[in-house]
Amino acid sequence: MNDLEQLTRRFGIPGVLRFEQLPGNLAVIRVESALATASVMLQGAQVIGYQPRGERPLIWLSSRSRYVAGKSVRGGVPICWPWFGPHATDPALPAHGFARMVEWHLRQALTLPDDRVRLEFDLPQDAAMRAQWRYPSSVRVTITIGRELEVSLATKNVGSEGFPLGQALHTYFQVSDVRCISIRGLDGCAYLDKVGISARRRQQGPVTFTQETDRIYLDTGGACEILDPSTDRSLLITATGSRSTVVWNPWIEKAEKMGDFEVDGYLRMVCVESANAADDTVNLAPGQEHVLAAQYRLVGR
Ligand code: TA6
Repeated sequence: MNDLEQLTRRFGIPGVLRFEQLPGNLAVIRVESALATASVMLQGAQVIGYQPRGERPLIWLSSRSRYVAGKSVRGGVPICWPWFGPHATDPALPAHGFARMVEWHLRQALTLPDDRVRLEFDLPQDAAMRAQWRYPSSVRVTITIGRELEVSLATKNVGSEGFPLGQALHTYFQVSDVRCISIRGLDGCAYLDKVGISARRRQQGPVTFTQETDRIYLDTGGACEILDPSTDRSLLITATGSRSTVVWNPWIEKAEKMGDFEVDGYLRMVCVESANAADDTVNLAPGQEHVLAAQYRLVGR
């Protein structure tokens, strides 16, 4: 249970940061600064809204998202941890791990000297976590809200044995029409095509969308650009600690089957996910820390 009054007393910033209750008794942080507005749920430490002042929203959120404790919300920046995709051996465990389904502990909320707002969350090391993940891990998410949005996911192995770490910042970007956009920065990269029979292919030129698209690009350089011809801005994605980039759009049938996409919602979103997935899964030795981080910003053409 979250106590909004207690949270407000501890972390509220008058005129900048407040707490609200969403359906499903889920708490959300609303940030309104001179630089941007944003919304971040305590569940999953999940950004569900981000808009720089004077610009269009960068992040897409389905208007048919379900707000149910323990269920991931469709849109924003879901944090996939400590595995990406289906669990390697146990189909009963949730796809993309459990981190996005549990309430994280807000540790700090502050305004930086340059007016950016920084939030820090820790993943609770409780029985629920240990039931699904036997490796003692210290996990922190830092979200910095300014003219850019920065999300940083730090995992430290505090146990005595190494473990494989799969993760992604599964970001849903808002676009005018996915059929008209292109993504630059992946040209020449090999990718695992997850649509139909899995196949390994190589990207030629910009990524464009004419059907369901679900690809794990490998050995990627960390910088991608979404070009949306209906706007005079490009969306720049800069990642560190990630050598794989997932590009996903469910297209018509899959979006309908998922049930939490609004009608034609698939047209207004594209996921470009900075990840450690497939060949890029990280082997974290005892005492080692890995940081996966991404920065999102609009730039003039
Ligand atoms: O990142 C792409 C993907 O793995 C797709 O295969 C699709 O499953 C998507 O994630 C959404 O997954 P979710 O569990 O959030 O419905």
